[in-house]
Amino acid sequence: MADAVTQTRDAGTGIARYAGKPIANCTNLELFNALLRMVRDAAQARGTNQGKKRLYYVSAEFLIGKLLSNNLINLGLYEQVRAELAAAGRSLAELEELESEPSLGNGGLGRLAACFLDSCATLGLPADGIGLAYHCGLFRQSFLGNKQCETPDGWLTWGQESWMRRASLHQTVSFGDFDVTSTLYDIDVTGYGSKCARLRLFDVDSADERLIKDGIAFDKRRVAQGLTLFLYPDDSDDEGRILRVYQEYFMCSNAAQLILAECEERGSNLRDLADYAAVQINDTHPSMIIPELIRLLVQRGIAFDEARGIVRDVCAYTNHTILAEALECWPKSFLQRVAPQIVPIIERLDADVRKSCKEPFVQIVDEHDNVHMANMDIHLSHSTNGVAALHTKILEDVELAPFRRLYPERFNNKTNGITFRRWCIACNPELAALVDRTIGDGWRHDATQLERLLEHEDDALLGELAAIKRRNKERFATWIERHQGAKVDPESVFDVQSKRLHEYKRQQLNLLWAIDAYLGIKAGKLPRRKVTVIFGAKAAPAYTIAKDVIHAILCLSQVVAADPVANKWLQIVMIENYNVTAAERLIPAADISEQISLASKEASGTGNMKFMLNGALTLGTMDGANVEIAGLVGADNIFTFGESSDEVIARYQRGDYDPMSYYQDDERIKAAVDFLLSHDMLAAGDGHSLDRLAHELMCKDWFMTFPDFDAYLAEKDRMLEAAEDEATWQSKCLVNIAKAGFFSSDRTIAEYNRDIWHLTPDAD
Ligand code: NBG
Repeated sequence: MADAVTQTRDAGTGIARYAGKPIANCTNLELFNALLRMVRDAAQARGTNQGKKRLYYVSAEFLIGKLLSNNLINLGLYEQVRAELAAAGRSLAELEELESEPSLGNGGLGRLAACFLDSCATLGLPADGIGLAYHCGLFRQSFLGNKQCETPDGWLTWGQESWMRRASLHQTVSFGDFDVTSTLYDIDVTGYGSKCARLRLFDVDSADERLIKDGIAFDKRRVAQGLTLFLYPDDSDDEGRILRVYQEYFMCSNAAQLILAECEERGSNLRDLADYAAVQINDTHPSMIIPELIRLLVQRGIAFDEARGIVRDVCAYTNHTILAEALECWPKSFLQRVAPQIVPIIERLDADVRKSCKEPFVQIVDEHDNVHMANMDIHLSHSTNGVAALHTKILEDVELAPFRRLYPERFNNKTNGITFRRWCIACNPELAALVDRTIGDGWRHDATQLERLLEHEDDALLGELAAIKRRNKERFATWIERHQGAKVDPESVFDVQSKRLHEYKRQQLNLLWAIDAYLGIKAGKLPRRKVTVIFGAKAAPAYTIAKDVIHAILCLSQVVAADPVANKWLQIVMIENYNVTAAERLIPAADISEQISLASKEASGTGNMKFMLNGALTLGTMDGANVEIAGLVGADNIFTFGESSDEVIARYQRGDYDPMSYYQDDERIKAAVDFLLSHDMLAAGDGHSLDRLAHELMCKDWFMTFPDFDAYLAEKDRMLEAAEDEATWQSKCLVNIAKAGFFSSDRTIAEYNRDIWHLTPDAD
């Protein structure tokens, strides 16, 4: 690309050449398309990391975000392109607006997969992500009548300029009663100053978007047409659940066929497959790759027992949750219908386990003929890892303890990480530039160098940090007004909770805090400064209580906004259609990072790391990676509260938690919960939904909101008080930024490679 960007001014640099006319004469769309082609060529010119052994990271989700800026940064073209556009009176930021965000993921699990590919590319590791090209993604969220509505996220306009290149590969996947043909699309994943990795997405040729009728509803029995329309189609009925099994088998069979063909091409005789391939099974969605690989190896003449050993040496499994509901478990009859060819293999694997171990907990197939995917993963892989130290410890000591006794050497921890390219350099360029000026740019490749910031702490540096935060808040204010018409005050404290909507993450705890604060203001207890509580979250379409929480937040937002006194002190905003693009605006603007999951339930969290890196302080429970953040920054630089994971686990074991007694004994809890059914809330919303939520809290509260309520209120108050001492606050922010280096996904990936994959970096 170097020649393209150093061309003479008259002929234009690369951009004008790709556009076929001078920049000034182009529409924004023409410029965007030209840049896209130019970047694609530049990535191709860099080439893909090669090596005998290759990683195949198989995942149902890859939440990659927009790619233009990130690719320009990684290819070292960002500044040149920005300056060149600016010289012609054009703005790169405006072009970025045209790009639609690929809707290929849901939350942390998918974003982690994207960060990992960036780090693999950057570290020179030969690596491919393998997943599916969902036409309409997860869904697009809008708010109507204070409720979440779902519509297809048509991020893909087939035939138009796209990052996806159609590969020449076509494969057949055989289901029980029919076959389908798949097509492969590749997206180059640029590394920072290095060659590329690839994201390889399979689609089914028979997919038909016309099947979608009302919102995101479609006839789920039309498998061949519906297979790749959505990520996580509604699984509240058997048809939806079976469709997910079809999707998973489609992904796994395609991945397995591709892997074997590629490895053979690189010289493998398949018996030595482990020298050619490392397969990372990202949560349980790709688990069927195990029996599928065994099936294909046996088909190619390898004895079953040998094939089983080969697959075990190739595969490794990452667990991302301890919530039982997320550990997939499929009735054998579903598998029989979808992929009868792998059922005898699973039965044989199950029989093997039974021979050596009688314990019911570790069986692959249970007495009701349900197949436990995670159990199969653990038995048939050489590594099982959790994603933060506490999470791995809970897996080892509690949730998966019987497996740990069987295979102590297979368990390991890999604390999650984030790519600093996207989550600082791209989304917070002013902060990145300040860091460069202060300690040089070595941190861009070695994030631990951020610690050196601490040697430079003085009033000037803290003042600059404060000024950058202020400008980021102003930018966010401009963005959210354009995005959804909400006006927020950059002068206020930005108190942010953005993540999937789930009861264990406890958005409802934050909601109850906001109600309490509102009632306090009504009673004359004014905060020191206005607080803007910002939520970003999508609820799974079939998750009723999660949608009730969104409804209550939106109703409260309306009630507070309509109150002429309260609206001077408190504002509640929920970002519509929260996604990576919104996160990139929001996170650099945050003051408070809410990480308030019920201790023991959040495997890691990665938002917590992004906020920390961008100079927000954590208000959190000692859960997931929060524990490691606390260890790194020290007690003075984080705000923690709530019961410990040990206490919570003991409560579950005792089974004696009674939310009603908290409701009755604690006046503030009672007032906050009762307010859900107040006249004002009912006027703003739907009585059924609000009542269901209040009832759920009082009578069930499975994720124990009430026992942590008082401690949360007290710690948040302490934190809001601390926010008024600007210098001390910024000094805490500086410590958080300086200590964030540990959470670079480059570190995480280097550990995966050292302990699990053993790939050789491509040196040239
Ligand atoms: C999520 C966890 C997070 C974790 C990410 C990435 C799922 C199933 N799990 O705590 O909830 O940070 O995975 O590991 O989405």
